[in-house]
Amino acid sequence: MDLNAYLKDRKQRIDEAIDRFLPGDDSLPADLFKAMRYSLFAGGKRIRPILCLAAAEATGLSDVSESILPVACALEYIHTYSLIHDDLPAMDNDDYRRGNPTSHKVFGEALAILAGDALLTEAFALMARGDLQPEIAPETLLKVISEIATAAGAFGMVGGQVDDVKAEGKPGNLDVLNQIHSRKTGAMIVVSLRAGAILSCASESHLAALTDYGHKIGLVFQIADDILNVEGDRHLLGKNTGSDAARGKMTFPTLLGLENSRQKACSLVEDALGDLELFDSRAMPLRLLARYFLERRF
Ligand code: GRG
Repeated sequence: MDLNAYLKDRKQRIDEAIDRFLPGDDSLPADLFKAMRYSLFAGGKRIRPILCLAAAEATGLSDVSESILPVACALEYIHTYSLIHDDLPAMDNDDYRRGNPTSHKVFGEALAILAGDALLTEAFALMARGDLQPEIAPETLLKVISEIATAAGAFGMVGGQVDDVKAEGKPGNLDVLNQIHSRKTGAMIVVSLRAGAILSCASESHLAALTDYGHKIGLVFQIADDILNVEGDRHLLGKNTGSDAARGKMTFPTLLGLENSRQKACSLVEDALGDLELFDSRAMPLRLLARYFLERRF
């Protein structure tokens, strides 16, 4: 299976769906919709929606179902909001993301904050649109929406981000770091997989296996991110490297060193592949994605 072709195809379908679901930038207030579109179409890899679709595929859905696209796209809205807010002067104060000026650099801080707020809110409005997902039972949709709210909120991504900000410049340890990342980055990755599986009515054993797989690849994703911040190619990344060290951030390379971080990520990938043993060939994209997370260059 050609993973690059798969990723390209899925990204294209997600881009097309987001374009359909999001009001055009001629909607009012025009600046707000422009800012929302600017960040949504600024070159994201669409990892979370792709995981959602791949989990649905692995647990029974034969192809990209129209009914699953609202939830998949909503995951990208939430991810995009988190990046806009993460780049703000009050947080990471980044001027560039994916090679483009960050939202607050283009639209100003107030509008960037509001574009993030609107994306988060519109994500839930989109997921609640039963008319776009007629084949999905309302209680199934409610379960997915509730899980995504928990993963994105105080017990998940936002809580992890708070602890991450608080940990800056302080000595840390591996337990604290794992705790931060399982919420800051991991929770949205795990829930993306779970959402796809729940929407395709997966069995409990498949759901549990995907959850375990998600925790591991979430950590791999973060370790890879930390390593890229040290030795990545800034042209490929579209932003400067070395920012973690400059801010005194606790990362896997600072605690373990680069080589041990790489080894930890490799062994997590092997374990994650073990979690997929009960799946058939329809889980091939998820198997290849685990390695892709380890080897990604941007
Ligand atoms: C501001 C509430 C709030 C949360 C921010 C996710 C997050 C929390 C901050 C992002 C900081 C960061 C660089 C985390 C490392 C992992 C990560 C989420 C990388 C970016 O995700 P990709 O690679 O992004 O999927 P693309 O550009 O492909 O969309």
